Amino acid sequence: MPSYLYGDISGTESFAHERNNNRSLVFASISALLGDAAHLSLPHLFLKIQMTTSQLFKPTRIGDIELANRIVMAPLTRCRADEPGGDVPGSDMNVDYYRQRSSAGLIISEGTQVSPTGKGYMATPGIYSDAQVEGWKRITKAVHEAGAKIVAQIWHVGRITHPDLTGGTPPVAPSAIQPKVAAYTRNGKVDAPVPHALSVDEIKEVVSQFRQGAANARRAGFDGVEIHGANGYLVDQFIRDGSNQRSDAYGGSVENRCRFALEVVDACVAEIGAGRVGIRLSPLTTFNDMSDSNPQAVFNHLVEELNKRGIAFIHFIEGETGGPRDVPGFDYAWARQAFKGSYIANNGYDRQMAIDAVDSGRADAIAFGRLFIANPDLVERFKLGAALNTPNPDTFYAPGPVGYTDYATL
Ligand code: 8OZ
Repeated sequence: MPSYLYGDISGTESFAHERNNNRSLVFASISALLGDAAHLSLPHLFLKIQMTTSQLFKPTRIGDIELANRIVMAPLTRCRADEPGGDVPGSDMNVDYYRQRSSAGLIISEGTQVSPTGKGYMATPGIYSDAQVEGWKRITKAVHEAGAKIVAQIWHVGRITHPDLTGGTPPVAPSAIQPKVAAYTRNGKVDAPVPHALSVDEIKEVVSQFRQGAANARRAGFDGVEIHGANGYLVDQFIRDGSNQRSDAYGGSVENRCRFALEVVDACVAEIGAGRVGIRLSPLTTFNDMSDSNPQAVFNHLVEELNKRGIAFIHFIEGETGGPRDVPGFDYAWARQAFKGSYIANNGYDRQMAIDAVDSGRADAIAFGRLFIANPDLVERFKLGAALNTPNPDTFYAPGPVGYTDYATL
């Protein structure tokens, strides 16, 4: 049993001594702490003590947002904004899906594109039209009624798309570098084409779309936004030099490559306040054909600049997205120390890793993706140390309720 538990139970340094000399006093204090749980078997007692003492299950505050616990539902693309037109959220099925997962302290919505050109997959929801805002309102209302908070992940896919998904507009990017990825359209699997390199005026236009996305998120009842700066989409394409070969103020130096990300952050902060803005980053992810010659240098600069802006949180995908965590090239512990807002950690965490990370101070909160797909009552299961359902990848992006709203609760 970790030593912090002794400290919390006894409240004195002489717990071991008391244990030897006055067992009944110890059991009395455990009983007082646990109420009717004192009759539990040892493994169950251990789980109950963890639930009672771990910070993971305790309320906290991220920026201006009060959370009931430190368990976060990660943003999860589910491709089920089916009706009408394939980018409007808020069907009964969508509402049920989010409501079911509202024991999370914080839900980060699936990526929601800030413009039609920012869309890269079928049936992902947007946040630029009135109909989309109305749809999101149904979701945020249900989540709030169930006791959770929810931020919108605002998203632009940049070059990771195809004109068949954007209403005919060519994909845009910092540079005209074709990614080695496929886009999935109604006509099947096609190569993402060479993107159009954004002009400076066009960059300003995209920044204002993010700003409008943040304003719309608040109008839709979201508690804030997470800017999608990860996984090889537009913000990340500017940050990393594998996709950014510009020679103007938005490319070249570390400072220049961070400029677009910081302009987006500044626009969102100006619109809704720093305490309601966060960003997701994945310094080492190669997904979506991404690379950088020196991730530590560029992400150090970015973290320092984000810190100056006082935003609510940084959400790090530690290691390779959905893959190994032990990838060299970026020091997350440094980022955790350097950034004074909240640090949300993600990627392959289980219950015990999450408890250890939060209780040791390595992270303020932990985001779970796949586990939340398959376990709508993940928080309850973690509290009890209960077995978990296994997610089925075949239904991650399939239309309809199967694999979406039909996972069993305890
Ligand atoms: C999986 C499938 C489609 C999109 C990301 C938004 O990687 C995504 C995504 C994930 O961040």
